[in-house]
Amino acid sequence: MADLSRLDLLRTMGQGHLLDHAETLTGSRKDRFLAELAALDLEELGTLVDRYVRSYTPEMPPGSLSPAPVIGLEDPSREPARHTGEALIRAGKVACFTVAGGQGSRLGYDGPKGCFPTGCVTGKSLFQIFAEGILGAQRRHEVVIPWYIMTSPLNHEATVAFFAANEHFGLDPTAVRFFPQGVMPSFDRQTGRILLAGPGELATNPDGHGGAFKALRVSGALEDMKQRGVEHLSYFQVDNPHAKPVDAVFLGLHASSPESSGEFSSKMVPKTSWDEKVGVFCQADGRTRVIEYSDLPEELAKQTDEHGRLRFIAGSIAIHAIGVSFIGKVTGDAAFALPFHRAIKKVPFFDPDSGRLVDPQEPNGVKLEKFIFDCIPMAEKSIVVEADRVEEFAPVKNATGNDSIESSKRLQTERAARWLEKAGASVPRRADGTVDATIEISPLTAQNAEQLAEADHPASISPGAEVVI
Ligand code: UD2
Repeated sequence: MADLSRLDLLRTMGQGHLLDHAETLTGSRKDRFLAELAALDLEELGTLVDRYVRSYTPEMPPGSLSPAPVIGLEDPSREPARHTGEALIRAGKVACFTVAGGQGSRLGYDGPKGCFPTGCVTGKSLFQIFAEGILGAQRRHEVVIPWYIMTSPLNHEATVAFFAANEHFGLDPTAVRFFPQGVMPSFDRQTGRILLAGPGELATNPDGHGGAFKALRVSGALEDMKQRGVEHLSYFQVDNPHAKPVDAVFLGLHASSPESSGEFSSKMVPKTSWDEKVGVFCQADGRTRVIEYSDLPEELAKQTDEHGRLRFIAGSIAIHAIGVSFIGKVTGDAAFALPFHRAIKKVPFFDPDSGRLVDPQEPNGVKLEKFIFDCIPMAEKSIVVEADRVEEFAPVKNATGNDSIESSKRLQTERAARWLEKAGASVPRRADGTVDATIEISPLTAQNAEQLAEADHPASISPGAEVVI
C-alpha cells in the first residue's frame, strides 16, 4: 500500500486540485490514482515547478565557452584505432544502445517511431534497418552484439510486440533487451498545476533521453551488460537510419585515444547553417559539453572564424560511445542528477470541472526533460570525432521538409549511389547532380563502400529505377 501520509504536501505546493479530483473517484480507480500521486517525488516537484514552470530563466552557457577540439576525417589516429575497435567488438565487449522512448509527435506517426516505414524502396522500419545492421556486424565479427532498447511506458508494449511479431528480425531474442525510461508529470503552462490525462490519470511525458542512465541501472540492464562482459555502448537515436550500429574506428578512438578517458565520446558533423537544429560541441572549464541549439545564444551561433567558417560548427548527430563502468560510476553516486530542460508543447488534458477532454490549439503545457549529453562534462576526457554527413546522418524527424522521411530517403539513395560509384558501377545522375533512381542497400549486404565493392551488386542502374541490393 502506498504511503499516503505525505500527500497533504500537494496542497501547500499549489497542487491541491489533484486531491480534490481524487475525492471524486471511487474504488480501485481512486486507489490507483492515490498510488500514482504517492509515487511522485514531492520534494523535487515543488522545486521544479518554481524553477521551470512558474518562472523560468534559461541557464546561460558559461562565459568562457570555446569550440571543442575535433578529431577530423583525415586524422592519422583513425586507422590504428580501427584495429582496437575491431578487437573490442570481436571480444564481445560492445553492445548497441538505442533510445526509442520519445513521443515522435513532430512526425505525426501513431506508434513507436522505430516502427515507422523508412527504407527508401522497401519501406523497412527503422528497427528492422538497425536489426539488419547488427545482424550483419555479428556475422562479420563472429560475435553476438547485444542490443539494449530504451522505450517509454507510453510505447513499451507496442515496441516489444512489434519485435515479437517480426521474430526479432532474425536476432537472438535473448540478446535484445527492452526497458522503459521514467516519466515526468506535464504541467499547465499558466498555473504550474499538474495536468490530468483523464479521470484518475496524470498527464505524463517521458523524462528525456537523459533518463537513460537511471533507467539502465534501475531496470537491471546495466547489471546484464556487466554479466555479459560488455564494456562499451554504441549509442544512437531511433530516428537515424544511417547510424552505424558498431563503428570500429569510433569505438577504437573512444577506448584508446590519449584524449579520451573511454567514458563518453561523440560524433559531430559540420553544421550546414548557424541555425541548424543540432546541439553544438563546446568546451568550458576544460570540459567538453553540448549546448542544445535552443540554448546557444544567436550571437555565438553566428560567430565566424578568420576563414569565415562558423566558429561553433561541430554539430551533434547524437551518436556516442559510452563506457559501461562510467554509467555505473555516475549512477552509483547518490548525488547524481541531470538538469531539466523545459519544452512548451500542446498537451491534451482532462478538465475535471467540465468533465471534458480538451485538445488545445495552442501550446498550453510544459514538459520537463533531461538530456543524456549533460553527462559529458562528468567524463574526465571526452573526444569529438568527425563523421561524414551523408554516410551517417539521415534523420527522420518531421512529416515534411528538413529531416523528414523525404529528405532521409534522398540521403539513403545518395549514400547508396556513392558506394556503387566507388565500386565502379554507373549511377544515373541529373544535371543538378541528384540521383535519378531510388536505391536501397540492405545493411546485411553492406554497411560501407568497401563492403559493397566485395558484395554482389549491379554494374549499372537504369534511370528512374527502384533498386534493392
Ligand atoms: C536531437 C538532439 C540535437 C541533435 C539531433 C540530431 C536532443 C535534446 N537534441 O534533437 O542536439 O543532436 O537530435 O538528430 O537530444 N528520446 C527518448 N526519450 C525521451 C525523449 C527522446 O528516448 O524522453 C529519444 C527519441 O526517441 C529520439 C531521440 O531521443 O530517438 C531524439 O529526441 P528528440 O526528437 O527530442 O531530439 P531532437 O531530434 O530534437
